Amino acid sequence: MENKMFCFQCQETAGCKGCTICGVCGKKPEVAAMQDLLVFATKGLSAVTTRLRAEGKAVPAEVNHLVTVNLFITITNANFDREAIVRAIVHTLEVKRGLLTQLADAAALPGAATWDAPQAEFDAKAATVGVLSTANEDIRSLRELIVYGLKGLSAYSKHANALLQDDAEIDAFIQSALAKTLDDSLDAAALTALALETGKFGVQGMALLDKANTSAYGNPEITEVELGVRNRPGILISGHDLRDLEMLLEQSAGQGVDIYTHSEMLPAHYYPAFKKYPHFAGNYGNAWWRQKEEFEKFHGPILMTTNCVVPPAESYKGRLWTTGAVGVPGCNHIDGAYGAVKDFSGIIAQAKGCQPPEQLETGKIVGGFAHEQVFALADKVVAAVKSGAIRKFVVMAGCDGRMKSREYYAEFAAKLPKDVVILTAGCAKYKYNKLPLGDIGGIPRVLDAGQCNDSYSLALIALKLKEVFGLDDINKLPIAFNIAWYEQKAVIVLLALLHLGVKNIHLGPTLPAFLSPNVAKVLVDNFGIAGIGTVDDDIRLFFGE
Ligand code: FSO
Ligand code: SF4
Repeated sequence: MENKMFCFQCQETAGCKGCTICGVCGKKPEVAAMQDLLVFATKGLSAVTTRLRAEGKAVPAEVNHLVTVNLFITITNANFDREAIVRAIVHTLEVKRGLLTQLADAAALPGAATWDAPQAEFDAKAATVGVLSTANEDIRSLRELIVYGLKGLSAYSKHANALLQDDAEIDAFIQSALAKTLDDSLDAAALTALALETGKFGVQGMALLDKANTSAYGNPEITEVELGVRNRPGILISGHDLRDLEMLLEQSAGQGVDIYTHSEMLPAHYYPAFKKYPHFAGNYGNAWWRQKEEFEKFHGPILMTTNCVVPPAESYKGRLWTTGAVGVPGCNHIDGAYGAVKDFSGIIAQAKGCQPPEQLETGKIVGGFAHEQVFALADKVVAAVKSGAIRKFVVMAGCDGRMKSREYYAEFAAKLPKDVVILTAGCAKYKYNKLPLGDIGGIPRVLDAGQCNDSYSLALIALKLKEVFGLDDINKLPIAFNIAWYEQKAVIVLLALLHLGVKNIHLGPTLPAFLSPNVAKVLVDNFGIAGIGTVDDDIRLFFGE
């Protein structure tokens, strides 16, 4: 049967090969087509900006922001709104037209850079520019590995930009790398080097976001987060954008409503700046994939600041609001320029007429173990390692997802030897952060650094331990890596870890479908990347028991 679409960018791709009829995520072929075209148009724009820079001309920050938002729109579970994606393509073409007039030399630009067309031709063009338009499977695999890494990097850059922090070097890299994925003269070796360079900028991007978050909101600190609910109406905020949360907290203060975090917004509670809001009530629910059932029970409005959004049921669609790169047809969308204050009054007004949330669970969870907090505990941690009370750490960062095979991670956490501590970041933690894993001499056995981008903290912690123990190689530390991946932010985290020299990362529940056998072999041979086995086998492999 002929493909209606082709997408294999996330872990849940159909049959671990590719979604060809409709996305497992709910992405329809007509949306997939416009996402493909938006990536193509953004590559074309990037080829033009890269040429402008080569000519010594400045590229405005708005253009950099356009590139990163465009890529963010195409990340898994971010935007299902075809019309919004079409508007992004039209705008990108307009901007590109203006920039092309500034080029002294427009000769030999790639076809994507000079492509322009009215909207009526978008579908026909989209059918020719998707992933499968690169015939050689290894070149295709490497190009997609790079593009997915750049999507993740763009998401993190966008959050930093929202806090008015830019790094022009990162933007120039994103654009030149996008342009290189159009270049047929680059062979597998050149593209492999580019993928690793993407990891270098991944570290820089996460550092930028870390600086943006901590300079705006302080350093995360150990915090107990309430899981229960209060008796007033609530607003649930999901995704990763802390600036959106700040604006919502400000505007809803004293309005008789409470604000709850969901999924990747949980770590917001760890920042000192958000503790001053008495109506910042707690965390509601679990990882993204359980939202249908949980949003139903929340009763109040839900604001999705980023992925992961699941196409909503009719019953709560009217309560689902989107902002930033997120889009769901039929849901309210709130726009806002960089640096501008978004108007969340509609959400707050809706909340006031809603019932309070139905309680899902009670109790508290503890988090806030980002780099500064762990450094503050360094003496205790080092003493516990030296005494043997802590035998090993295992990094179990990454994402959660709906596949049954992910139960592996809950079982793995539960069966870990009692002298092993989990270092985590990202929504993967929901597989085990409510298990009674206890502590080792007051150090919790699950140390949550924050969102997936806070994997940067885990890297800093590892580098600090390397220094304290006087080791010459990060791989000599008593740290194992058993990472769960789902979407493209996990790809940039992986490339960043490879850049930092981390070897023998286990990646699951399945290896990416976009890695061709040859590309997978390069990663296995050079970096010891491996999949997962059974829980018992892997416990034996990592901890020898
Ligand atoms: Fe999860 Fe979704 Fe953070 Fe991702 S909520 S899956 S890697 O968007 O970004 O960990
Ligand atoms: Fe399939 Fe994942 Fe692509 Fe959605 S994002 S269409 S689930 S591969």
